[in-house]
Amino acid sequence: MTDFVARLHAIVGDKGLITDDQGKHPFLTDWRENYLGTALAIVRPATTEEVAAVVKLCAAEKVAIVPQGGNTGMSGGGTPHEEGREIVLSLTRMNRILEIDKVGYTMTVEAGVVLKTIQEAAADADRLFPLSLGAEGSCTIGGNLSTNAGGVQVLHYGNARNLVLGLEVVLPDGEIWNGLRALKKDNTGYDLRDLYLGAEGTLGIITKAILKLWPKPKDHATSWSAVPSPQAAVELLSSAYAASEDNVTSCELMGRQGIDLVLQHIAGTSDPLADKHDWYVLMEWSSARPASVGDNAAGLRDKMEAYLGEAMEKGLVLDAVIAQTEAQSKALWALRENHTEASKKEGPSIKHDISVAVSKIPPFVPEGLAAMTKALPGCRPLVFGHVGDGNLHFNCQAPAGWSKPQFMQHGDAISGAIYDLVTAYGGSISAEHGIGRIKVHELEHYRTKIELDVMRSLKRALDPQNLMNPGKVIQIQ
Ligand code: FAD
Ligand code: 2HG
Ligand code: ZN
Repeated sequence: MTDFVARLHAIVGDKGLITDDQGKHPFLTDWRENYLGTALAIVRPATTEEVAAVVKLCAAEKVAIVPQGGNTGMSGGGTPHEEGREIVLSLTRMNRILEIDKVGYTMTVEAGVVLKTIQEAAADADRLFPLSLGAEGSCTIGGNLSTNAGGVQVLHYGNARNLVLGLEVVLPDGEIWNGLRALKKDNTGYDLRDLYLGAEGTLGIITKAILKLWPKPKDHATSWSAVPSPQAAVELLSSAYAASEDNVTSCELMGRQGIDLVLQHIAGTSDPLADKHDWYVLMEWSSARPASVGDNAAGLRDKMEAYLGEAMEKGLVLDAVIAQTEAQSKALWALRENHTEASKKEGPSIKHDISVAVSKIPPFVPEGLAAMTKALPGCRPLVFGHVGDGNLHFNCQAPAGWSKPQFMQHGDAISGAIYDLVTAYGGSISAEHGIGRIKVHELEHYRTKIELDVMRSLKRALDPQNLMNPGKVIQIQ
């Protein structure tokens, strides 16, 4: 054991330290298996004070720190580099729910609590924590806040940034900033909290958070509609807000290619409609007001049925089913949530987590598809995502049977074509997955000098030794 590792051990003990190669391996590679790094040790503190002591030691020894939660990130932000002196600081032992304030609609948690645990604790208290995404069974709230995660309910509740009131953060010098304030209004100078949300661990380590809660929905309706085009999907959503009395909580678009991959690779899934169609919309309406109460006798399912009936008459919907039970709703959601897993099983792919204004989706989609197939004829576009907030996963699956190295030779041409188009549309090259390691060069290319200068100034001021997740998000020359 080196002296440095022995000093880490003195802080976190046996349970908080992993130094053997086999034990370290899962923390050194990312979910997509794009990267495999090295680390002096995996450090797993149990308290904020232990995190602070580890950070102080690293600052003194000039060892860089890669914070990590559930390690489900899509951009390589939580993976250490192949070379260099780094530790992985995993927050997963800090997994306690500290308080639920039912009256104030808040929950105070440690950073390593798994998202699903938070959702369940909220539901047990008759409340809702609305962040919801495919990795919810293993991602942590610290990772969600650090990536400003999106997911499937952003159009109604906002992204992770909108779901948090207060934070506790260990700063790069090991000082603890206690910003655990449960305040909805607080205009006392610069908003420090917002700096750390979406910073991907480059400015400090989030150790605790006060989250916002909402009333638990008591009435739900889930529909699966075949639509003729993305244009129809956007129109369907546009009038659904009023038809649902502002209760649209999800609106997801999927192309047929993704459905075929899910049906092929994910056991237990089945096509809900008799015929195949090019595009599908999964819509969820939910309300805290129970059906059959007062003038809400019809309930959301009846309202949705009437709405989809009208949409069919207008040609916006070609065929549709509405879930009659929770199990049917879950089966429809499984078709959507398994796109990422099915794509991984199918083989190499390139992800483009883009956003444009919702009204620009209809022209963007066909232009983007043409640009992708022009960049690599024979590639398989895989388009799906959160159309309700303008965020599509405009992904590209390799031609069948291609190896990753063969496919990646075309990566820059494909991604460049999509990102140039997104930029021409005034959109974003990373809507929800962050920059991490995978898009550092793209950020430099597509953001203005002014923006990059301000980001670098912030990074230099807050992390002068560049030890907090270096080389991620923004390069410091
Ligand atoms: P990690 O992967 O461990 O880390 C992510 C980044 O945050 C890294 O840069 C890391 O250094 C930093 N970090 C982690 N914890 C802390 C901390 N406590 N303090 C400071 N920095 C920290 N994302 C979406 O936005 N929407 C989706 O719909 C979505 N769906 C997904 C579906 C699947 C199947 C998978 C595998 C991933 C999906 N993701 C999605 C991506 C991912 O789940 C999210 O980015 C998630 O928020 C990451 O959380 P994590 O705990 O796994 O973080
Ligand atoms: C989702 O919306 C995730 O399912 C992952 O953000 C998207 O695999 C992807 O590109
Ligand atoms: Zn997504």
